[in-house]
Amino acid sequence: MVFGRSSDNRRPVEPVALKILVAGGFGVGKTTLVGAVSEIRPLRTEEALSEVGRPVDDTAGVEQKTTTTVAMDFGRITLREDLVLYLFGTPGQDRFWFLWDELAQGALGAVVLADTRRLADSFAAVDYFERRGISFTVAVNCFEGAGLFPAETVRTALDLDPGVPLMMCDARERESVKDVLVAVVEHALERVSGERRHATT
Ligand SMILES: Nc1nc2c(ncn2[C@@H]2O[C@H](COP(=O)(O)OP(=O)(O)O)[C@@H](O)[C@H]2O)c(=O)[nH]1
Ligand SMILES: [Mg+2]
Repeated sequence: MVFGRSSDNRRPVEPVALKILVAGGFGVGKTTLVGAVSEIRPLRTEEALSEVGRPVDDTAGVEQKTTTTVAMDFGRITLREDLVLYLFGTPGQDRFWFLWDELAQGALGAVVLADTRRLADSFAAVDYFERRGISFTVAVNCFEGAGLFPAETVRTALDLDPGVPLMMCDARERESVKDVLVAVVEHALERVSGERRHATT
């Protein structure tokens, strides 16, 4: 058991807290995902899309979107009594890149959300985590009408390494998002323990 502790029933279990990043292009569903699972009212810094921001914030394909996250989404989910995740949504727009390195500090892993209608919008996030060696899992947010692409097609389009998990999800559904988060944690921990094994042999 990865998080096993000596069984002492009299003591309340102190949960392990892990930091997970939620990344992906503008309008891909990051705020929705954090909101769907968070036990605390998600801390959001949304701003109405202004006329000034409009040429920059390309909403083609996400016409209903009228707000944008300026700083970040933050949420918490207890996956098990001994395991709590803190979720940090990364800002989707390129002009907030400077925040990413701050957010990435101490993160165990990340989920990169992707929308098959605008896959290219998630390239930057994939690239960022690859370059920094941060473990990530790709979750395709299955918007209606987006057309269902086989996982292999998405994998090729995003040029993912074979070891990167890819799954389908609905960012609005708590159970679906929980499945994604479990996969993110498992993948990240596999990598950590793999590195440990390498270090000791
Ligand atoms: N139909 C559908 N709409 C979604 C889904 N996920 C998010 N949305 C909507 O898509 C828009 C953008 O989502 P949002 O979470 O704000 O994207 P963010 O920019 O990545 O934070 C919002 O209007 C959401 O309600 C989904 O799985 N299906
Ligand atoms: Mg958002």
